[in-house]
Formats: sequence, C-alpha cells, structure tokens
Amino acid sequence: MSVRRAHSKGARIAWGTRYLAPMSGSHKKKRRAVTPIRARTAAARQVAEALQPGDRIVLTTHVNADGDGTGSEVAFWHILNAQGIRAVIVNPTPFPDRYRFLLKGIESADKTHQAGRHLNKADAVVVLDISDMGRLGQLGQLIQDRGVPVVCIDHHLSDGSLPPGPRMVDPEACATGELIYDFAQALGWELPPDAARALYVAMLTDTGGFRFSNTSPRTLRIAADLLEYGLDPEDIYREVFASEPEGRVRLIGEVADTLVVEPDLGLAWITVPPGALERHGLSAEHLEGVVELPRSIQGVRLALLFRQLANGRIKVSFRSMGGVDAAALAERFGGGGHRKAAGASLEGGLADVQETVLAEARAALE
Ligand SMILES: [Mn+2]
Repeated sequence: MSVRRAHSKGARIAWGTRYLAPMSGSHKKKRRAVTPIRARTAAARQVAEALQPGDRIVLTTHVNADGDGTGSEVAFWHILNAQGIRAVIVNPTPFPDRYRFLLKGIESADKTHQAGRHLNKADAVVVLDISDMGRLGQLGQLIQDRGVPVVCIDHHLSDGSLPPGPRMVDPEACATGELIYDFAQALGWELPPDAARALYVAMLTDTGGFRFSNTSPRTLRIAADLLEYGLDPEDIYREVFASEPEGRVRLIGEVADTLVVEPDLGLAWITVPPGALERHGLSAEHLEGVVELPRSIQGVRLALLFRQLANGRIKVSFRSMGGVDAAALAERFGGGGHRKAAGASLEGGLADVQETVLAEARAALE
C-alpha cells in the first residue's frame, strides 16, 4: 500500500518535471510558430528589401502612441537589430510612460527628442499602425520632405496618404503586432524574447485583453507562441494595466460623474471636465480605456467620450457594440478608425460640439 503510494507520487513528480522543462530552458524546441498568411509573406519580402544592413531606419507611429504602436516599433527594432540593421524610434509625441517598460535595456533607441536630426539622416522610414499622414503630427512634413521610401505596416482601413514605399497592410490582422510577427516568420528572421514580449503587449492591448471581436483563433495561436518565449502574463498585466497613479482613479470618479445615458437608443457619453487632467497631474495617455465605462453599460450600443485638447479642439472617442459603425460616424467629422473604435477632433466649444455629435449619433442609432 505505502509502496504503491510512493510510486504514484514519484510518477507525478516525473511527469511534472517533463512538463515544466520546456518552459524554463529549452522552450525554443517546443515552440509552434504560426505560419504567415501567403499575401503577407509577399508583402514582408518587399518590406525587407527596403531595409538593408548599413541603412539608417527610423521607426514611427501615430500621435499618442498606444500599446500596439509602441509594441510594434519596439519589436521591429529588436528584429532589425538581430539582423544587424540600425534603427531608431522617433515618434510625433513622447513615448508613453505606460509602455516605457518595453524599452528596458534599449532606452537609447528612443530618439523622439531629436526627431529632425534622425529623420534627416534616414534611408527609410517605417510607419507602424497608421496609413495616413494626418496622425503623424509634425513629423508628417519632415517625412514627406525627406523623400526616402516610406514602409507602412498597418491594420487600419484607410486611403493610405503616406509617401510611396512597400506596404504590408491588412485590416484582417487584430493588431499591427500580428503583422510584425508574420514579418519575422515569413523571412525566417529571429524574434528575440524582448520582441516577443512587445508583440504580446501589442496584441493584448489592441484586442482589449483578448476580448474584442478582432480576437481570432489565429490571434490566440500567435499569443500562445509568444508565451513560449518565457513571457510572464501577470508581469505584463501589472505593467500595462496595474501601474496607475492614484490621480487616475480620482479622475475616473470625476469623469464617471458626467455620465449621461439614453437607454432607448443605447447611447451613453462621458466628458472629461476641462482642466481635470492637469489638476490630477495626468496626461492624455491616462485616459486610455476610460471610454469603456459608458460602453460597459447594459444595452449601450454606442459610447462617446468628449474632451478638450490643448489646442482648444474637442476630441471625441467613439466605441460601439454590435452592428454600429463607429468609424463611419467619426468620418462624418473628419476622423476615422475601426468599426468598433474610432475618433475625431472638432473645432468649436464643448457644448456646441456635443450637440452636433450627439445629433448624428442619435440618427445613426435610430
Ligand atoms: Mn493597432
């Protein structure tokens, strides 16, 4: 009896040891890479031709970079670096604090503070997570003037107003990070563990924590492969979602107080009180995810967030559930985005802009 018990315990330990081994050291052998989609393989080859050893490459993304923009550029930086290709990151707005942990060990890769100097020497520019000049801020003109090939890797639906260069654009991708993964797989280029972590952050954030409808089986297969690099999902969760300043929670309290709901239409909106960010010592990046508050209400099909920008314009964020097209609505005000998440900025006072936008929103929901 006791012998049998000892035996079964021993067997369990042996099984556990075999199971755990690939996670700690030899995880590369166990990795099951996800095969890239054929059209993306062809696009990846064209992109790679524009990025030669000896070249100076500038990586950039949209104003107020998010987890996908920063994750994609950090991952691409590591992938190029492993191939001996020099790259720097130059963004139109400062690298957000929330994602600064991705730069650990390569802090000097971020040259946002010397944008002009690096763009003027660039042999190619890689624009990630946007296809339009509009959201490149003051870098748009510098990139246009430089006249070098502009690579674009993106998953947005857009008219693509960037200067010419190879394109790897697919709105079917859940995030630009998915395309960066495919880029490395298609070419057989090494994906360093820090790149894997950055891509996991890109896909995690653009899918709302693997919850939105852009979360495909392929998204999760790639996420699974990325975890095989030895990433700790809880570490990443803490860095991205649980490292907030106290002021952010107090701000959310104030913003939540402005909530208005029209349950018959499934419309809800919130407003950032003017000056609230400054009072709590926060910046615009701390508003990421706040628009999920009105969207989380039962029966809400369209949620809006209004806030005044530093330049006086009013920024409106649109989030939809079900069949409501947030991008189509944002486009009526000169903005754009995805079906479920879009934005626009309008001239005018807060009250006037709210009246205009809410009238269109109600019409869209009727
Ligand atoms: Mn994205």
